[in-house]
Amino acid sequence: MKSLHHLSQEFLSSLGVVDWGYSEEPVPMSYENYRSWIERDHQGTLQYLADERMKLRQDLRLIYPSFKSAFVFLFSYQDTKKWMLENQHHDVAAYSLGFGGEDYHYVLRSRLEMIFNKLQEEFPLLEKFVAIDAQPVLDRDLAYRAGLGWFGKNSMLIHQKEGSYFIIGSLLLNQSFEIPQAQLDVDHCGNCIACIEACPTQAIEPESRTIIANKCLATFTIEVFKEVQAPLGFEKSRGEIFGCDICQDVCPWNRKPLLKTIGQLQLVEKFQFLKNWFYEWSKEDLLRYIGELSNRGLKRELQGTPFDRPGRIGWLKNLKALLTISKKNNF
Ligand code: B12
Ligand code: SF4
Ligand code: SF4
Repeated sequence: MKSLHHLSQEFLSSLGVVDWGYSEEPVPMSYENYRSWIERDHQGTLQYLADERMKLRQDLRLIYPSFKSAFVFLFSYQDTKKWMLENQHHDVAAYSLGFGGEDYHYVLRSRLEMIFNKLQEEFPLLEKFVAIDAQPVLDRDLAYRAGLGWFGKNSMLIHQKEGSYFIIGSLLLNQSFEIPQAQLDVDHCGNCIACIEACPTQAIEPESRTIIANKCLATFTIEVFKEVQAPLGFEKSRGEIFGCDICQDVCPWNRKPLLKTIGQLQLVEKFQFLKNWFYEWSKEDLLRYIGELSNRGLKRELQGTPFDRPGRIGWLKNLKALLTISKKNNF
């Protein structure tokens, strides 16, 4: 990892950063790919990707007019992933428990604020805009421009040394720095088709390296808040009830980084109960428990975690879908 005067490697590692990059380019290189994805209606139920915010993704200066540069950070959750693979736990996506069980939008925003404060000690006039997932920014494209990886056929941004189990968070800044422009990475997928073959719902469109959102189990289990049928092929899954890591778990570029990682699940005190929910209780018990809570009751329990998102109806849908296939599949 590179270091910049106030941003020592030690400091960044303590925040879970495995690499970072720098870019002064405000315009994404793949906007056209995104636009044609929307034209083909591949956003499905994710309508927020196709509304008036769509045009804001064309240029970082539309959301942050003072933009001069971006620092892009990769926050790893490899240790949680390794723990899950060692224990054959596939119920929930690794990112969801990878930051203490807390919603990464809050945790990583505050880590990005800490990084910014360090930079500001050196550059007092520095101002920022924090981009982490929810803002109209093509996060992967920005990380690509910062030289942090390439787009896999599974559409993940993959880093040659760190694989793809990380969250991308960026600081858009009002000053530029004397940092050489990044070298863009090239494709390293080659002839591999492991993710395409492993995706149970055939959600991957390899030619454009994008996902057909409505077929993806991450959409079904995280973003669909009402009773609907699981996408075709769900029965071939590993029993995912929140997010899906299948197309990353089979990727050869994730093998090496996992070898150097020690597997661990570290939940903050108030979210220790998630361990019971997902790994101690049966799915029938979890279904019964959630079923007996009110909408508000469930929200109270899950507030501050990523699991708050689907709501009670969404959770009942996920668990019922799983239970219809679990006997057959021996989960
Ligand atoms: C909507 C969304 C989803 C949707 C749709 C996913 C999708 N692939 O489009 C759903 C709910 C399915 C989803 C699932 C997941 N997501 Co999500 N999601 C997003 C979000 C909010 C927007 C993505 C988007 O704009 N999609 C539209 C498509 C068209 O754009 P894109 O995904 O960026 O894809 C680009 C590339 O394909 C590129 N491209 C393709 N070929 C080439 C070639 C070249 C040369 C270039 C330059 C570009 C290029 O063009 C596209 C347009 O820019 C981003 C955060 C953000 N603000 O960007 C997170 C984000 C993509 N998600 C993330 C994660 C972690 C996940 C999951 C792993 C969670 C899980 N375990 O369940 C899965 C992974 C599924 C998958 N294989 O993609 C991370 C990915 C980190 C990484 N290493 O890439 C992001 C970046 C959040 C973050 N800030 O870290 N997600
Ligand atoms: S996250 Fe799962 S369902 Fe979505 S594309 Fe990857 S393997 Fe397919
Ligand atoms: S599994 Fe193979 S094709 Fe898919 S992203 Fe990884 S290297 Fe690329």
